[in-house]
Parts: sequence; structure tokens; C-alpha cells
Amino acid sequence: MSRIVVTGGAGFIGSNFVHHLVSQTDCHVVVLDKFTYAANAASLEGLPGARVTVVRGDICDFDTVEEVVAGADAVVHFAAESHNDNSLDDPSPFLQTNLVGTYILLEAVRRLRVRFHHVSTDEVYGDLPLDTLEKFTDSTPYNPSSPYSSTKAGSDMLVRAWVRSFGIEATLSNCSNNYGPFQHVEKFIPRQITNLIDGVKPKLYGAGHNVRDWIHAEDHSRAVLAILKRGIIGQTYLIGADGERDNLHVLTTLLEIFGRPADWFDHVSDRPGHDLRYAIDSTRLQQELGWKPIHGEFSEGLAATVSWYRENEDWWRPQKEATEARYRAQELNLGKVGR
Ligand code: NAD
Ligand code: TDX
Repeated sequence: MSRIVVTGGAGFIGSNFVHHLVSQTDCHVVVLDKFTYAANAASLEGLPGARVTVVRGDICDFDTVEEVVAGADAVVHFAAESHNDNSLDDPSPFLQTNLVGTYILLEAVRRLRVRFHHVSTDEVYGDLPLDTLEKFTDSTPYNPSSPYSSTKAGSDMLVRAWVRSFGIEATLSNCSNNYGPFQHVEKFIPRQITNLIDGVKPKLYGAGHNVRDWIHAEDHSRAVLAILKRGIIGQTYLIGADGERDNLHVLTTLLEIFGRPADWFDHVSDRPGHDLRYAIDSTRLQQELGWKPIHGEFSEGLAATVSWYRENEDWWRPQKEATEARYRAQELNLGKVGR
């Protein structure tokens, strides 16, 4: 593959993937990104101009998509509205980008006969009880809880329908919670790291018993590239690194890194419909494609992520105040309907 389009390549995981493609392949990368509030041009700084082209455009725009996809060997589709809390406040951009945008891309790859990889989330499966060892597999029924996860579930269904009915060459992946560099400060880990850097108490939803299955964004990128190269068309691969931790544990690890007492945080209103636990069984990916995570110990990855945010304040500082202002406004909107 010599030309790969990466939608959402200026966002968190998309930009990590672009860095990975540039270092691990010799392909030319075309980033197609709308540059919403979630994008950061600085995440792509330092990449060789001869290897990376950045197109500012909307995946919902037919002509732009057609133009960018023509001549590509593959499209890797990361672009999405990605934050659950925002989807509870205003679902509309989630329906537009995650459903309509995916549809426009599918029609383009169908017409132009281009290989497609769809990046999705474990949240399509809903949640698991706290007190079991059960994990999500690719046969777990879909049962999404939030506007975000339901639109991701819908986009997965669109991809499967286009494979079956129109014969497009597509693969899918559903990954667990990512952490690492370039993650927007609205998300749990960067929000608390940057609060702690600012001497502000972290914010924990509810009692903090909700469990997320953490994976480093580089391991996600490695998995997506393996699927793109060797994945079976029509197949879904679950990506996870056995990184289950409850939110309270993650928070107390961060507090320890910052030398703060273990109870130095605020309990804030819980997220409506808050999923209890996610856990991924990635056996298929490991056995069929030989993938294994390289970021083993979560506490080490977390400490490295703290160092990255400490060393890259210029990257996150411009977004911090607006993000906290949005949280304050959402807190006031909780329970209000319609716009
Ligand atoms: P992000 O919010 O950091 O980045 C999304 C990117 O998509 C941004 O650069 C944004 O500008 C772009 N975008 C949004 N709407 C667009 C549009 N209409 N046209 C073109 N570009 C648009 O998201 P992320 O956390 O990097 O997630 C990337 C993908 O991975 C998403 O599809 C998400 O569902 C999936 N995913 C995320 C996680 C996670 O933990 N963050 C886990 C599993 C799967
Ligand atoms: O301030 C906070 N306090 C808190 O306790 C925030 C922002 C979050 N939380 C909790 C909610 C979740 O249980 O932390 C956990 C993680 O929250 P998020 O970072 O918002 O992630 P989550 O809702 O789990 O979804 C993420 O993983 C799956 C990504 O945002 C999705 O795009 C991905 O699909």
C-alpha cells in the first residue's frame, strides 16, 4: 500500500497512528480531518512533509471525500465525535459525523474500490457486571448505552452491510480505552493530569468503581496496522491489552505520582447511564495476526504519560480552560432536554 488516507488523523488516536505509519512503513499518508475542537495541528508537527499531506475537510462532504479517496490504496477511518459526556449534552454532531460521515466514506470506497478499515470501540457492547471475569468477544450482542456508543454501533452495522451487500473490502476493530500522548484534556486521564499540574483537585464521577480496560495508543496503532496488512476481509477484531483498572485506582496512582494524598479529589455528579465495566478478549487478534501489546505495565505507561503532559504544556494549555468551561456548562444542563 503506497497511499493511505487516515480520517481523524489530527485527533488523539489518529495522530498516534499517523506517527506509527510514518515510522513503520514507507507509504504516503493523507490526513482528512475537519479540525473540530478535538483536533490539534501540533500533534502532526515534525512529520516529514514529503510523507504526509493534511487535508482540512469534513467526512460528511461528498466531493471532498471523493477527491481524497480517489487514488488511495486504503482508508483507515478514525474520524468521529468521540466523547460520551458531549454526546449526552448534544447528540446531533454524533449522528452526523459517526453515522452520515461513515456512510459517505463507505459509498466512496465502494465506488472507487478502495480497502477500508473501520475503527470502533468496545462501548458498542454496552457494559459488563463489576463482579465477574466475563469479557467482550466478537459474538457479544450489541447493547450500547450512550448517544456516542449507539452511533458507533450504527456505524459498525453500516460497514458490515456494505461488506455483505456491496462486497467492499473492509475490516473492523473494536478497541478498549486508550491512553498516551496527544489525548484531549476532556478525557479522564489527561483531565486529571492537567488538573494536578495546575494544583486543582481531580474530578471523579460517582464512587469511582467503574472499570475501564486501558491500552496504550501505540499498541492500538500496531493492532490497526496488523489488521490492515493481514486482516481477513469482513472480520471484526477486538483490541485490548488486559488493562482493567477501576477509576479510583487510576486516580490514586496519579495522586501518588504527584505526591498528593490519596483522598485529594472531588466527587462530582455521575455520568447518566455510566457504563460499569469494559473488558476485552483479544484472543483472535493475538492468535490470527500475532499481535501482542508492547506497553506492559500500566503504571509505567501512566507515569510516562504524566511526563509527556508535563513536558508538552504548549500542546494542551490552549484547550484546558475551554474544556473546563464546557464541563461547568454541561453540569448546569444535566437533565435538560432539547435544543
Ligand atoms: P478524537 O476526538 O481525539 O479525534 C477525532 C478526530 O476526528 C478529530 O481530529 C476531529 O477533528 C476529527 N473529526 C471529527 N468530526 C469530523 C468530520 N466530520 N470530518 C472529519 N474529521 C472529523 O478521538 P479519538 O479518541 O482519537 O478516537 C478516534 C477513533 O477511535 C474514534 O472513531 C473512536 O470512536 C475510536 N476509539 C476511541 C477510543 C478511545 O479510548 N479514545 C477507544 C476505542 C475506539
Ligand atoms: O472527569 C472525569 N471523571 C471521571 O470519573 C471524566 C472525564 C471521566 N470520568 C470517568 C468516566 C469513565 O468511567 O472515567 C472513565 C473514562 O472516561 P472517558 O475518558 O470519558 O472515557 P470513556 O467514556 O470510557 O470512553 C473512552 O473510551 C472508549 C473514549 O472517550 C471513547 O471514545 C472510546 O470509545
